[in-house]
Amino acid sequence: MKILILNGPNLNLLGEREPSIYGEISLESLIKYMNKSAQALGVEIYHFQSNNEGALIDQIHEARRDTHGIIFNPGAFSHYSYALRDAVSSVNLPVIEVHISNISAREPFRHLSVIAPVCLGQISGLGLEGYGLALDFLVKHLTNPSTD
Ligand code: CA2
Repeated sequence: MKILILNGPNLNLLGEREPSIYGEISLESLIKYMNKSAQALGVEIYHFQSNNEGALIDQIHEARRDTHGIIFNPGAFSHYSYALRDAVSSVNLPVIEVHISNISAREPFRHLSVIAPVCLGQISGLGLEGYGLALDFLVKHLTNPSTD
């Protein structure tokens, strides 16, 4: 089983700025941690981060070939990218949207995700742990969807 961890704009800065909102852990450390979790679950993960909408769309399209699910933090694109929403709905893969911060408790423009309605579900506000929880759920969902 192969799962894509996809991170959108500015998430390359994790751990470097705004630690009170996004924590002190770098993106590299997060992916190391996710690799360990994936190994323990017996699944393969790969990671892609981009600040460009088109590159994220291309990666979602590529994933339809050999990937079973996606853990996606679209960053600020969540709030207005119909192109990313269309990409997610076009590939027919289970996608869990993850937000590190609680988008419902922040500025009004962050309250809406236009991508969430085409995802299997959304985790928001649980910090970086949200990625681990999304992986656990996705593996369970892909292995035995009847237990959802
Ligand atoms: O809470 C999240 O995960 C967000 O997707 C993060 C986005 C934000 O635009 C969304 O509304 C919610 C911003 C990512 C910025 O990441 C940074 C990380 C460290 C330092 C500065 C920015």
